[in-house]
Amino acid sequence: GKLYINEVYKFSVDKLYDILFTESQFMRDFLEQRRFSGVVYHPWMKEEAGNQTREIMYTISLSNPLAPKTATVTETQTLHRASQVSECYIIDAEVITHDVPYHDYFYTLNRYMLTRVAKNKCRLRVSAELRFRKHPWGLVKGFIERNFWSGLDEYFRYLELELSKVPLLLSEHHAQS
Ligand code: YK8
Repeated sequence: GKLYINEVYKFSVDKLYDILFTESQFMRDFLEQRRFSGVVYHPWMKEEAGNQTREIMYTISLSNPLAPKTATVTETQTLHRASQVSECYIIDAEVITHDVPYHDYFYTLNRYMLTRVAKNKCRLRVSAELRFRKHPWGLVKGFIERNFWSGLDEYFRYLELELSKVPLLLSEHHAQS
């Protein structure tokens, strides 16, 4: 895996969760700027183990000359049962990009860890893993890896940039402990 974000923000962990995992204005703007379209959120469902999962579907625009202009994506998010409101949230996101070359060989596993640092301070850690479903031969493997990491690098660089612009709420600022 690769650690993409490890940052502290000056707002509560619950606010960070709202920003990233509800249909927030931040997420709407972010996905639009990244040219994601047709976003469909399915509701969170309780699993037997106590985790909650949901599926999100969308279409992404690609600029890779080797890939089609658009691809559909299925993202399955699991909110781990160890998560606790106002303390920590652990979300695994399994991302399957359909329609791209070799799409049946790989998928992405992203892990988001949101933890409380203080009342109005939290930490976000995001790591990503490339997982193989089928064993590609060397040349194909290298090809997938190069295209995979460059696409992810760009996405998380941009997410980190946008998150750093989230304004502090005045009320939260005053309540700072
Ligand atoms: C999620 C990983 C690979 C894929 C892409 C594949 C090209 C393959 C080309 C051939 C386009 C939002 C990515 C980046 C699309 C976007 C995916 C996102 C960013 C020639 C091999 C979508 C997180 C995420 C996970 C995986 C990303 C894909 O929340 O390069």
